[in-house]
Amino acid sequence: MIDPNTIKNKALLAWVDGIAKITTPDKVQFCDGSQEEADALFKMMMDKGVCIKLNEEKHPNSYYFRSDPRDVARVESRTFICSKSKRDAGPTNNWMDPKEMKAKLHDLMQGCMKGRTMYVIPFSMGPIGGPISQIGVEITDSPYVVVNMRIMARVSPKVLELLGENGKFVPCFHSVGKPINSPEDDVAWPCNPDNTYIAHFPEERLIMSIGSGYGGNALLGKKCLSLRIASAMGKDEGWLAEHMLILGVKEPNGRKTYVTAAFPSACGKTNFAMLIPPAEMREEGWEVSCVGDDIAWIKPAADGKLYAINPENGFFGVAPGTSVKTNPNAMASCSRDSIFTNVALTEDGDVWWEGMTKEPPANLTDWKGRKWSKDLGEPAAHPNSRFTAPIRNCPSLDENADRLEGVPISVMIVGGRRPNGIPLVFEAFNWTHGIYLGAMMGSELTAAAEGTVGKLRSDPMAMLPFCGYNMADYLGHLVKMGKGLELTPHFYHVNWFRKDRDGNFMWPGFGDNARVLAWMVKRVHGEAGAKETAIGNMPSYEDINWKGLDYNKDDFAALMTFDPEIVATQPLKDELYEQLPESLKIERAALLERLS
Ligand code: O2Y
Ligand code: MN
Repeated sequence: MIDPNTIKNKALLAWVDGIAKITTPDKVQFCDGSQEEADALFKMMMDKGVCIKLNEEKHPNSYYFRSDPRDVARVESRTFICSKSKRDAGPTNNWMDPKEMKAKLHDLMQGCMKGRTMYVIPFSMGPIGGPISQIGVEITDSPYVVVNMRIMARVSPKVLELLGENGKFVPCFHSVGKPINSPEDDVAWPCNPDNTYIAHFPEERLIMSIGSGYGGNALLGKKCLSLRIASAMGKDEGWLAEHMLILGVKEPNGRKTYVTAAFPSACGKTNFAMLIPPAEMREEGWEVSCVGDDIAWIKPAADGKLYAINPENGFFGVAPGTSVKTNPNAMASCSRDSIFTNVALTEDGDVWWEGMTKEPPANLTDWKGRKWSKDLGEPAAHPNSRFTAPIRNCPSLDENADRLEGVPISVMIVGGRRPNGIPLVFEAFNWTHGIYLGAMMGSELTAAAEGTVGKLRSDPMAMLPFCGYNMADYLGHLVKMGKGLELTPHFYHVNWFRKDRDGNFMWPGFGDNARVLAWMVKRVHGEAGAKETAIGNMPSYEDINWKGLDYNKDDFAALMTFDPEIVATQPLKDELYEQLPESLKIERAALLERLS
């Protein structure tokens, strides 16, 4: 706990004071992110039946939470960009006038923390004091948020020292929106789904979220600060906040190449970020290391290259489908010091989810707290159930993951879940063509997203739910960012999810994606071939490292075909397409010309 009398930043103290006056909590606690503080919060939550400590032998220092079934995921329909002009929020965001939104929120905030403790969490996204890092302060009435933020961000008194008297921070207000007016209101997972707002004020660099206690709606350092507000900062200051994982590829000769990849939600970003190459490639000396699994902040440096940091300090990973087979590094990451939300509980106090093992263990309790059996016809773990795990636990963590100035980026990948017509991989002709591919990106919706399962959703640069300003201006900013560079990264489009006529995946994916990475890295260094096609440069069968995989030439040829009609489809809303920078419209015209 931090003594507020030691805090020098007057703007921070005034903001906290103002919020406390409106929300009327019983207590205000300044958090220091220490283990002792977390232990005390977990004890308090266990005593109240809010969480369960997991079997210490199976998952040391780890806890289990169940949310309200109405509060299980990010809610895009309740997420707003409140710029002064509607045009600046653009055609893909929900917009509300800032004054109108603040009036609405101020009504909802009156006494909203009654009976609760208001926690003040000083945090850094990125290493504390780094040139790319940013400071935020989250106010919340959810102890669950405090213990999660402690894993996902750098929470420390050092942040306040760095702020000093006049330092700037992003104020992040959060409340579950459920005051305790009578003992019945003191429930395990308070929330207010009918009055949920996740509001961003990009011009003021302010976040205000009320009504939900879950994930991206409540851990405000993640999507709200690190993507929506940071993307607006990046536009003004000449850098990029991207929905991208970052990984390193080490070749047998010891050379390290860093790669970012933008995939929409539910496309296996965490699996790709923590990829383990096939045994035969590892024997040759190939290694893949993880810098981050979700977000990259990218800045040009004095040497004319782009450098990236992962602003986060942990993983908020989807549990179902994660196993020692699909992602052993993720399993190791959440093997201790972790928080599990909405997974199933075993009779010996451990966690389980669909896909962890072939057969479920006996006597499971499901995420709703019911005795579970297959006959219920529902999964035991919610499809969007999560583990919150410290990044330091990841066995493949890159040696430079904490470098203040980030790692140099040589490869940028975009891609989505495309069952038909899009090949495994192709290389953009140049930066602007790469941004065009990112702009036209789409992905098949899965159960984890809002919308119709199986429908193709346009998701430019995987930023559709995360861009804090006009998407067309954002794509223009990306194009511009490539201009002043001495060395632009090579751009690739990938599709791990192509299916054959019988609905079977055509590519094994997971560790075998290292074969595609190896080709990209060799291309960057001018050491691998490619043949030019209308849509980009493609590897021949001979350009891929096939050690340990029996994949025949005809299957590869089928995997690398493209359907000109699908490639030529323009998936963007008309209103967005019209506002696109001219350079991207020229790219489109050039593509259509090549296809004809
Ligand atoms: O459902 C949520 O609140 C979390 S969404 C999420 C979490 C971690 C990484 N990415 C995402 C996403 O939706 O892209
Ligand atoms: Mn994400």
